[in-house]
Amino acid sequence: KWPRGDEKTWKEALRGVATDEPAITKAIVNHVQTSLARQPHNLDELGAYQAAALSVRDNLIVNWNETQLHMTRKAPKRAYYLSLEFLMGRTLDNALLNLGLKNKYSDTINKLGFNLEDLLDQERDAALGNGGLGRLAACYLDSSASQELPVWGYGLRYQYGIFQQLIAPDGQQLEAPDPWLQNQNPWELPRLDVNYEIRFYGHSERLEGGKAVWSGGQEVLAVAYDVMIPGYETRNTNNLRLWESKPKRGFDLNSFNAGDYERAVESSNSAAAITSVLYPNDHTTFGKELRLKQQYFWTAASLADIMRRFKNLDKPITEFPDYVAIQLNDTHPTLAIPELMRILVDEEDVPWDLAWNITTNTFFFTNHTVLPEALEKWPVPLMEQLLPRHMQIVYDINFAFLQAVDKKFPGDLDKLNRMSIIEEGFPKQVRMANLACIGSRKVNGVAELHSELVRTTIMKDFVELYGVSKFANVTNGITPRRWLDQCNPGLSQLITESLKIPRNTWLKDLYKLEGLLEYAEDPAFQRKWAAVKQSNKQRLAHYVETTLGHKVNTNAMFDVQVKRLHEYKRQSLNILGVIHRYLTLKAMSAEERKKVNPKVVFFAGKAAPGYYIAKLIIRLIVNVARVINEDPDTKEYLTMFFLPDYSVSLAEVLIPASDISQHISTAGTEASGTSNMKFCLNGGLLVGTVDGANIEIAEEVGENNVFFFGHLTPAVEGLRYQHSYHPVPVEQKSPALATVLKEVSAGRFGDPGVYEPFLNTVRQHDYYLLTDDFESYIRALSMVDEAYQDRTEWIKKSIRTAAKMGKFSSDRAIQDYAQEYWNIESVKLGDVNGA
Ligand code: 475
Repeated sequence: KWPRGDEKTWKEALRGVATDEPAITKAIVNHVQTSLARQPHNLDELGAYQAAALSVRDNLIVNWNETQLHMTRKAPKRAYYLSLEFLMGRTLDNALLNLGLKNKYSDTINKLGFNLEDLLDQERDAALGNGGLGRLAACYLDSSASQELPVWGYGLRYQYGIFQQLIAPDGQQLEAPDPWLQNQNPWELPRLDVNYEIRFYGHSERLEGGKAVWSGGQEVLAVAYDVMIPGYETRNTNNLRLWESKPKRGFDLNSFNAGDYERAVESSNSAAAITSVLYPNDHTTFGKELRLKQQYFWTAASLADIMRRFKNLDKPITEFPDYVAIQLNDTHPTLAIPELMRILVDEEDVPWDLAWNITTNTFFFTNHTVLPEALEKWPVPLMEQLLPRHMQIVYDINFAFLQAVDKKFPGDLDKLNRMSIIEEGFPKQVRMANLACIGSRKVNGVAELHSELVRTTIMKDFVELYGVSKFANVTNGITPRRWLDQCNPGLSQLITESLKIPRNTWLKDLYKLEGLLEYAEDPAFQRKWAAVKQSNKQRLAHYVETTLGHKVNTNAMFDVQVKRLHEYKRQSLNILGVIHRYLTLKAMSAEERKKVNPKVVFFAGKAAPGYYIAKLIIRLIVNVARVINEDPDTKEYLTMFFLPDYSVSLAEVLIPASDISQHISTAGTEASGTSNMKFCLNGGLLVGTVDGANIEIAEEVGENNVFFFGHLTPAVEGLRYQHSYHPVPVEQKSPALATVLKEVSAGRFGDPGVYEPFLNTVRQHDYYLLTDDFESYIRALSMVDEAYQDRTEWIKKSIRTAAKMGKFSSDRAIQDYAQEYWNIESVKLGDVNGA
């Protein structure tokens, strides 16, 4: 029965999705006139982008709304992906491709006097993440929606995303804020009616039966902003709910009336501060109170929301895990575990043991790094003050847990110490990884090697306690929609033509790319394949020319390393290798040089603002580039660029243009890597260490199609021991590297002395094994040069590599989570309204 008013009146007026050109035109012009209050004569590209985006947004809202209604009616089990970071990038292009409207929009926009590609460039990236972990979350949302899975993301709506990187004249990184919300954001829907009060501080009073009352302190309001996540070629449109913090009331009226205006405004500012900025550290923890506030604010709001949705189902609380699965993206949302316990025990009157049973059947925990400096710990005094009730709950969980450990391993005090959630010391600390593991059904790493390292190092004791089946692997994946179809339309088109299947078929089942293997030997196909790469190289060259004012030789090999700056990722090895190549070229005669394979090396990546050595490495890269790019002897054969302000959008230009990319972490340190998959999917080859997902990529494409070098994971510990107790001078281990270090030290690339702190990390402890891997690295690069000389063979490798990337679709990864972890199924929205 029609719910309200006259059915015919409603039905005639309800808009569907604008899919034909006249409707699209009308929608855009309508937004120009009304939403933007502009006229054709004063409409600039930004305005045209906004009007187009608002019209696409209207379509998404219709689909989004119906999806939510449909899901509420069907009431399937849902999964929630809790992540402090969602590195989304731009939305318009992706939304048009997913809706299948790109061509129509392009034509329409032409008629309105603009160019779609130019309008796409007006959009600012949504950069609410640091790197791999945040971009993975974004790919997973795309795959969940595309596969019609009932998955929501929960995160924070930071006012400022990852900082903008500037490079000063002396080569140093400078940081500027990223006010990404400055122009209105068409991709979110403020839901001012969806809000929760979140408590901090105060005190907790225990009652009998394990319950407690937490009261007093400060209350902050969490307000929902919903971001629509369209699936590819489906009307299913999922939700990413981001929380914004606000003062509960405008300001504290008591202080205001007492004339204490400062205090009144201060407390309102401190509420707003919670979601003001993304922490720009990747792989380190800081122990700052504001960060802990962010974590609790976000997990408490998300759980309140999840609980409210569950309660609408009217099911017994014991069935919570039959309707809810929660994936913890690293330890950042671990407070969700004691928070769910608090809700169940204190608010829902569930007995402790039953509550614990519900909790441990709800959560799943993904670890993204085994680097010790990234393992989160929070000082007990800070937790006690900010979250007194949660600290009690953590102690109670720990008490029962340690009893169980003691029962299984009687008298093993060392083990109890290692496994305890509380680390003894001054101050005591809460170990979030232990809590996350204890409170979850399953723990997973993000590539085979990494998951094995999780089992044998940081989680070893827990494997002995729980058994190995709790510790599994889901190898990461990337969405082929953004990372091939969107960023490389030329290649996408060539693939579709050649496979002779519709584009949407292989984009939804990436294993279909294997069909390309039969063309690897076909010269006509090879030529087309090479032509696409060439035009992508020209696109990148154009970008470099317009941003850095430098011409780029597109006939040279393009060698790319783009990722966060970190010592373990060893951009240092790359830059020292470039210097070695430069010195070698300088030592050659002009005749000899002519035989050399010309190469352009690209770097991009941000360093955490407080990471001194990483920033020094950027400075070195920039200054080496300055010297070698101006050297008339060598610049024909070797040039180098550091592209400032790396972002998702810049990656979309860089990745399709690469001939070879570098993934050269010290073995055992890069959990997976995901850009390695993107480069290979776009027909770039890979030079790398035997680490992370590189290993599985090589398994797929064959070891003869990747360039591996360096020591293996089992050797690392011994080498580090040797560095500490039986150091061998660099001159002996690698004379070539010793020469490079000497040249840098002597000031060949800027003031002598500047780089000493970095050089000393190599000369002294060399924790990341540069001195051990340098020689084999240089050999690997020579093999790359040699392989590139035979261009036909190279193209074959490139085709075979892309053809074998099926495994690395995030669709596969999400299916794995859906089936092996969350136990959820697709719920497809019908073609007609709400069907
Ligand atoms: C791995 N970030 C990649 C990627 O699984 C992997 C840590 C602490 C605080 C803030 N951010 C972090 C990470 O740990 C991170 O990005 N890890 C990365 O996760 C996805 O592919 O190898 O380094």
